[in-house]
Amino acid sequence: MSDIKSAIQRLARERDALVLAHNYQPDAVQEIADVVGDSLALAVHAASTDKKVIVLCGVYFMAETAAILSPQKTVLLPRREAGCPLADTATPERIREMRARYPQAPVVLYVNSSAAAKAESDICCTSANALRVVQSLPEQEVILAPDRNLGAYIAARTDKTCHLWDGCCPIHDSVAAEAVRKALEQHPDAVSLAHPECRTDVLRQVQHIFSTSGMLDFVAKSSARKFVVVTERGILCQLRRANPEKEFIFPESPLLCRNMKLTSPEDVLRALETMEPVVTVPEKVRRQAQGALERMLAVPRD
Ligand code: CIZ
Repeated sequence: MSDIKSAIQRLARERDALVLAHNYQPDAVQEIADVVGDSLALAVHAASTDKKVIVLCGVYFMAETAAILSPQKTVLLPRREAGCPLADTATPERIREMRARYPQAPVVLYVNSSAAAKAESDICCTSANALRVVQSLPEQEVILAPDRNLGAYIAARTDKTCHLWDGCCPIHDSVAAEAVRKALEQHPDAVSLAHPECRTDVLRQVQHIFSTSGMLDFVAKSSARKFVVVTERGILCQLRRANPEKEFIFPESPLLCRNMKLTSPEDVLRALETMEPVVTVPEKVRRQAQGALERMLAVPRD
């Protein structure tokens, strides 16, 4: 085991801390983490662990989600400046404006959003459960925010009227349909998977559309040997770890999130040493945001 990994583990034991890393984190961070997963799995782990400290290796909204669900725990985000341009588009003011325009439609908010935005929403969703969340609502009209591509993906699969927001993940949105077409042409024997944050012209070309957790489940169960994968490249670490005999091809596209790649194992060690930066959410906002998250968690799974 590397020196830094053993130093992190020793200090984590002393601090009574659990280190969580998102599927898009650098490989070196995924390797030192106790748990690796998508934002929802990480928040659920944070809430269910009896550890007192959570080190969230990801971006700001993920640490906020952990703080919303685990108010009694200390949540550390090793790089406080790790943000999310998609989350930044969904301001509470803009959500109130959307609601005023469509007062009959509940706001279904992607978890890739700030605590303040979650506090303005009716229910949250992830890319793994968005369709299920929308179908669970009694209303015939919904506001889907803030990712227009995930929104369009859901709108095409429900008979409800969907009012879409005009935000996007710049990483997934920048994947060109032509790059995906080329990858599929060069690897006709591969099974193709894309994330629903990609544009419709990309999604139309692939066989399966999944969140990161959905991709990992699917590949583990599939008898196929080769996959074209269209999502942030950090997923490769978990795909290879669980499926060393399988081959993964990415289209020619950067597919690298700068914010996700900010954190290093050294940052994790420093966060445990200094017990900073701590992420907190004001109590009133926290309680309202918790309501939206808990309504999502109460939606029955398939
Ligand atoms: O919800 C997440 O964790 C993100 C950002 C992507 C995914 O599909 O897991």
